[in-house]
Amino acid sequence: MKSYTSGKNLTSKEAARVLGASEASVKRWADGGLLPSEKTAGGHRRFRPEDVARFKRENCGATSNAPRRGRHAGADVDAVASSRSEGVAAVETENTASVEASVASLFDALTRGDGEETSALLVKSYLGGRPLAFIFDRLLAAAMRKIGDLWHQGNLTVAQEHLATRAAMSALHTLDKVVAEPEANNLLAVCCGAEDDFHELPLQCTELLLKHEGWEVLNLGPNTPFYALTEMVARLHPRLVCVASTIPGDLDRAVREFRELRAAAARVGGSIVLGGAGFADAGVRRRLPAELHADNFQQLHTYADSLATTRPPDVTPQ
Ligand code: B12
Repeated sequence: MKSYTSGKNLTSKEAARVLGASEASVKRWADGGLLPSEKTAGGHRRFRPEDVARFKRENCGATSNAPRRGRHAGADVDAVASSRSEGVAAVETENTASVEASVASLFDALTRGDGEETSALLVKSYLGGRPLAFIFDRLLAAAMRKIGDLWHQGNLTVAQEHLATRAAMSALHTLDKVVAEPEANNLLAVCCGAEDDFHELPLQCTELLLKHEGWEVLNLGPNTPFYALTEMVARLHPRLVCVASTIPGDLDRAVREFRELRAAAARVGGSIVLGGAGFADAGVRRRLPAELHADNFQQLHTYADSLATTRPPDVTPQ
């Protein structure tokens, strides 16, 4: 395991910024054992992003200078929610240079297959106020695109591409632990990757995004035929059905099976979202009609949010 003093762990100043507290408070909490830290050879404290995130959640510390104990769980959610909405405002004004710098660091960590560094970068971005959709669309996808381009040019091996994906998957798992638990919206989403498509990251991003917006998510994994998804939709009555496709598959077969899926979704009041480059072509979209054809996760976020705040459509009795 990597030490606290390496890579992208937070300094006292950065931890203080994330926690909305003074540097002196952060040092006091660290010295009192409330906030895990380690010291560098030079005696400076370093904090793991995960520990700072946990501390923030558990102590509602966005505005407080003293850790609270025995707080009401709801208050915690509110504090995190308000700091997230500030984050959304902040990223809108974020300059291109800082986004490019983040993509460059991420690309570097991914090409080395360094899962810990990739995790630290994503977690740091999140704690710095960037919403999940932004992290997926503007950072992770951009860095992976560079990796795909290098592979395409013959400058990166398939093995390196696999390692980069593993590093990204492990970073998404870490991010999952760090992101605040939302209030459940009591809605079910079923998601999967299209048949013959083995790209896992978009699917993992879909699951994470919806889960952290309060959805219960059932992820059927990549390479799921429409007919198998149709069975699940008929059985579980999800409000949202998301399919990810990165490379175009057998369109004629998809069209045949998709009719059944669409009918099943309509019967149970489910909306269908088809996302990714494999569904981007206008002809494909015409033949596979859906409530939303998403080009990115920001669109999914907006759409899922609108579903969660509107009444489900009247469902045809079976
Ligand atoms: C990692 C990777 C792989 C890995 C996948 C490992 C794994 N376990 O997941 C491996 C090595 C297995 C692989 C295999 C192949 N790959 Co590949 N792969 C990639 C790579 C580098 C990254 C894809 C990724 O995960 N991106 C991260 C996600 C988050 O970003 P994104 O895909 O760009 O998605 C964005 C939007 O499209 C949208 N989105 C995507 N899906 C969804 C879903 C929903 C619901 C929503 C709302 C939004 C959404 O939001 C994202 C963020 O904005 C891309 C490069 C690239 N340009 O994308 C090539 C790439 C996609 N692969 C490519 C190819 C050709 C292949 C292979 C055919 C190669 C081969 N000859 O074997 C196989 C196909 C395997 C298969 N049947 O699926 C090409 C596709 C070209 C094309 N237009 O068809 C690309 C573009 C590489 C290139 N530059 O040529 N690949």
